[in-house]
Amino acid sequence: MLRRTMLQAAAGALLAGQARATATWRLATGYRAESFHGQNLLAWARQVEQASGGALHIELQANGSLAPLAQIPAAVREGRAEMGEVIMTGLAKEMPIAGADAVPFVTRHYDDAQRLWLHQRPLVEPAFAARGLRLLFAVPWPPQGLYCSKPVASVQDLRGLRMRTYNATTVRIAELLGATPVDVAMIDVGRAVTEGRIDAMITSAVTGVENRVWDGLKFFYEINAWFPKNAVFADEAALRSLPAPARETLLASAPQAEARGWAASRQAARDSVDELRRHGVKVELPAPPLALHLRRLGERFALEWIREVGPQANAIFIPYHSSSTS
Ligand code: PCA
Repeated sequence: MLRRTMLQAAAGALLAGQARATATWRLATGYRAESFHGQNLLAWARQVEQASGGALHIELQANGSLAPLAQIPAAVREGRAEMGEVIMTGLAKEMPIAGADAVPFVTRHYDDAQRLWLHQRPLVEPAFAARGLRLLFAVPWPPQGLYCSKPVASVQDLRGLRMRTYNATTVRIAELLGATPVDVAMIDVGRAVTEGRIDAMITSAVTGVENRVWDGLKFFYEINAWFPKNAVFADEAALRSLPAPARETLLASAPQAEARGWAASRQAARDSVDELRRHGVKVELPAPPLALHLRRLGERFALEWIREVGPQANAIFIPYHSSSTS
């Protein structure tokens, strides 16, 4: 009897010990769990859970369920989640350097985007750190193209159209195009199209596919304007409070999650353009007058951005352009 009680007590202590060793971290995102970003986060969570021997469990809070996209950094700082995922250009107001990947026509393909990230990362990391956040990794959306409900031959065709935007940088781009910005969260785009609230938008092919926009937006111009990245970050204080082995596992797995995410993005870029075509969307390159005009607007946007960022813009763009092979 005594022996049994002792054994029970020992088992109880062991279980209690395990329970203490398991941390559950909330990862808040404004995007869907089914999207390639969400799937990458879930794969990362599984990897961390396994590699930490169950010591760190990551729970994805998708669809803005914990906080709307724009409020996620604040939610993490306030301890409502330990980690968050945001679109980095959405931070450009408070962290101008984070807006480098929404300067149009700087990156033409994934290799460019990767090079830009190489030079942007060392500048963005301290900006996160200054806010008590640790940047873990970043994954790009496929290239941003122009959707429209009608054919677009020149920028004049966009004048006065209601253009869906997703943050301050896209609002400025809509203004430069002479369109009327209409703010719509990514997860609400499908509804906005069905309800006829938008005539045009600049986003990726994959976002058009996920929101099944083909009944309203039947034209997609592959302008490859920029590759915005989602950044995944943790609260620095929460990181410090993790037992060292779990913390090291988490940090060591971040570059792998980043590499998997970039590969998934490339794949999603290819698949989703095919999917748009299959649903009858006309996928085209922009006509030369449109392309030329867009480039000019891109230059104007770049000048405004450089003025806002100051010398740090050189710290990205000089090495970026000097390492270009084409
Ligand atoms: N999709 C997201 C951000 C960029 C993208 O391709 C959106 O449209 O909100």
